[in-house]
Amino acid sequence: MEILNNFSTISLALFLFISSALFSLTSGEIHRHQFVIRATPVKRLCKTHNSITVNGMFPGPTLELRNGDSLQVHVVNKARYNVTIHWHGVRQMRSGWADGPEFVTQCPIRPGGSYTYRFTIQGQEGTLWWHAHSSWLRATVYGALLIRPTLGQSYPFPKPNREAPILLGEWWDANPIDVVREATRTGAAPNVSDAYTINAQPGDLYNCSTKGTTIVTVHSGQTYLLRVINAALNQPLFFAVANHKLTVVGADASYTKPFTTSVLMLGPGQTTDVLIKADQPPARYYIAARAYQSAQNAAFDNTTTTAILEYKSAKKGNALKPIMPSLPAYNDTNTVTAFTRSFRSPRKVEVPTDIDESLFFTVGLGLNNCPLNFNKSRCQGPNGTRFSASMNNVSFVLPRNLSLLQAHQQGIPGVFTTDFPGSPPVKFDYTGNVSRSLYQPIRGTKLYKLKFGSKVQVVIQDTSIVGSENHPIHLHGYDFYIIAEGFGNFDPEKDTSKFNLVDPPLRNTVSVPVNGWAVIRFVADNPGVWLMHCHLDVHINWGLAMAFVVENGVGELQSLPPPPPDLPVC
Ligand SMILES: *[C@@H]1O[C@H](CO)[C@@H](O)[C@H](O)[C@H]1NC(C)=O
Ligand SMILES: *[C@@H]1O[C@H](CO)[C@@H](O)[C@H](O)[C@H]1NC(C)=O
Ligand SMILES: *[C@@H]1O[C@H](CO)[C@@H](O)[C@H](O)[C@H]1NC(C)=O
Ligand SMILES: *[C@@H]1O[C@H](CO)[C@@H](O)[C@H](O)[C@H]1NC(C)=O
Ligand SMILES: *[C@@H]1O[C@H](CO)[C@@H](O)[C@H](O)[C@H]1NC(C)=O
Ligand SMILES: *[C@@H]1O[C@H](CO)[C@@H](O)[C@H](O)[C@H]1NC(C)=O
Ligand SMILES: *[C@@H]1O[C@H](CO)[C@@H](O)[C@H](O)[C@H]1NC(C)=O
Ligand SMILES: *[C@@H]1O[C@H](CO)[C@@H](O)[C@H](O)[C@H]1NC(C)=O
Ligand SMILES: *[C@@H]1O[C@H](CO)[C@@H](O)[C@H](O)[C@H]1NC(C)=O
Ligand SMILES: *[C@@H]1O[C@H](CO)[C@@H](O)[C@H](O)[C@H]1NC(C)=O
Ligand SMILES: [Cu+2]
Repeated sequence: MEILNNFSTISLALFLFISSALFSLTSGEIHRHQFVIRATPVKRLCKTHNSITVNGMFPGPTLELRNGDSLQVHVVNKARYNVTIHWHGVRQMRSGWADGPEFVTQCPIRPGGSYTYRFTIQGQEGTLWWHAHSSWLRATVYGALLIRPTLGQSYPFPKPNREAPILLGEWWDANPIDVVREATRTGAAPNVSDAYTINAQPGDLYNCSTKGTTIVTVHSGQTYLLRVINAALNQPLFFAVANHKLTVVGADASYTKPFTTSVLMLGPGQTTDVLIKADQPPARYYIAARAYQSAQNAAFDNTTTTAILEYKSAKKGNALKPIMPSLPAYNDTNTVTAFTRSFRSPRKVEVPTDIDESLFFTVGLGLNNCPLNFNKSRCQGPNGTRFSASMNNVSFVLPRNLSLLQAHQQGIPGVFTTDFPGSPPVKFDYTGNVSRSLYQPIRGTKLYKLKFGSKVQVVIQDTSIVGSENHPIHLHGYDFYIIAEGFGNFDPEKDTSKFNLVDPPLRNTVSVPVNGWAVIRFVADNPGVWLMHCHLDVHINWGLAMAFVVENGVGELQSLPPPPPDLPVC
């Protein structure tokens, strides 16, 4: 498939309803779509699975709109699983009911049920994406969300000749729901995937995968905007194109000061927009991605996914093998550090100062000891334990009978508490040799309350409990400035002076350095309940999450409206 050539045709065909300008408070257009969630036969790696898809498509429909436009997506669940859809990175200003994480902002859409997500894109341009936010359904339920500048405005860089979304994914030669259920039962780490994918195709380095390989056709001399999205479940990925430089111009739907690199690293959840110029001899070049694996002694999928960048003028029926890019070693943290430190906002920005809430959250794994009378088959983690994970030693537990946002809005007690600790309950050498007695977190549904408009700083500190790792930490409902990062334990005495309060990047997901820390800042200007979690799905399953409850401010414009009438009930 020539994605660049067919791109607009395909996306037109996807649209069940073409956007029409109806009465609305915003000046943008309203785009209406229907998403039918259902099982669809998908053949990969020589075998067919009945995968859960949207409208029978894998990857799902690409949504294209402009900054200021609104979306109304009617989701109909014809699958046998509960499902919800999350619009990753969309700020959802006062529309928290449309955010999507199950049991956080809504009860799941049950088999046979439906729900319409309604929201407006405000002040965001670039690449976001959407995905299921229920169990591991996002393995196959995901797609791109492309936000172009408001009508009459242009990109802050020369207009590319063409654009293409590049969705990196992860494929199991199994039902991913069975994989996570097995891990939940045994307490062990789940099976690693069997392939990575580019636009849902593993590429020709895998068995039975030559035919479907994604081809990106380019014309010599032209410039392309690749909108790279890491939709993999559990793996940060390196990305490169053989012999071609990549100029980064945006990430997580915020523009960046352009910089040139030969390799990207994206944690799951992150997006990176790059310009690529077809300035090489006409030929075929591999676009490739493989693991950045920061955790030591942990199993991971070490395969490589490829697509092909094919020059239109390259000889027809090209039997020539494409040229392979060199990708960094799996554990090349130096390359990751150099890359993430290159990000800047395009100009001076207003970073919050006079911080009201100075928070310090540890993030990392843990181990739960098994009671003596426990069935051993359920304790197959290290040394007969069960894997766990936590923030500030609280392993997050979702409610089962109501969403947190409903409980908050309706004042229903007994669903959550607001005593999430603002700093670690026990101070220790977070990145050192941690005593085994600190490994087991407590479980709880603890939220942290923020007053409307408060200025928040969070130091996110990795721990070496069980093993340190680069965690992609994602905050719902907000973008935040990443004002510093480093290795070892955060030290306010010496690290505060390194804060970039001039032009730090604005993102929704931060890759917290392995055995290190990152500092983020945001203003709590969006009332609701907002999940903050590691975007490695296996870590969410183990409890690496918390949620902020942001109170209403004064008046309607600072308050969350009541829930829509079709909000699913539990
Ligand atoms: C996980 O991997 C093991 C070993 O290869 C296999 O026996 C098991 O069936 C796999 N589990 C699932 C759910 O695919
Ligand atoms: C790919 O196919 C070859 C030859 O049929 C086989 O030996 C190999 O095990 C297969 N690899 C995988 C990953 O299935
Ligand atoms: C991937 O890991 C397997 C063992 O798990 C090893 O045999 C193989 O050589 C590795 N491949 C690469 C490319 O590192
Ligand atoms: C990375 O892996 C290589 C080979 O497995 C090993 O020799 C090297 O010490 C590792 N480097 C780091 C920083 O862990
Ligand atoms: C433990 O669990 C396994 C698998 O679920 C089951 O087959 C076995 O009977 C259980 N053992 C006991 C003592 O309950
Ligand atoms: C498991 O036990 C072995 C031997 O006692 C020990 O060396 C290892 O550190 C333990 N692992 C964990 C994760 O506690
Ligand atoms: C929901 O479940 C919690 C604990 O399981 C219970 O305390 C609470 O009363 C329940 N709430 C409703 C509305 O059923
Ligand atoms: C870590 O500390 C334990 C005691 O708390 C000690 O037995 C062990 O040798 C230490 N390991 C390292 C690598 O320093
Ligand atoms: C977490 O809390 C449990 C229970 O109080 C305690 O045993 C453990 O040491 C704590 N760990 C840390 C890192 O605070
Ligand atoms: C599906 O969601 C309902 C709440 O709406 C919940 O009670 C049920 O346990 C969920 N089913 C599964 C399989 O998680
Ligand atoms: Cu994580």
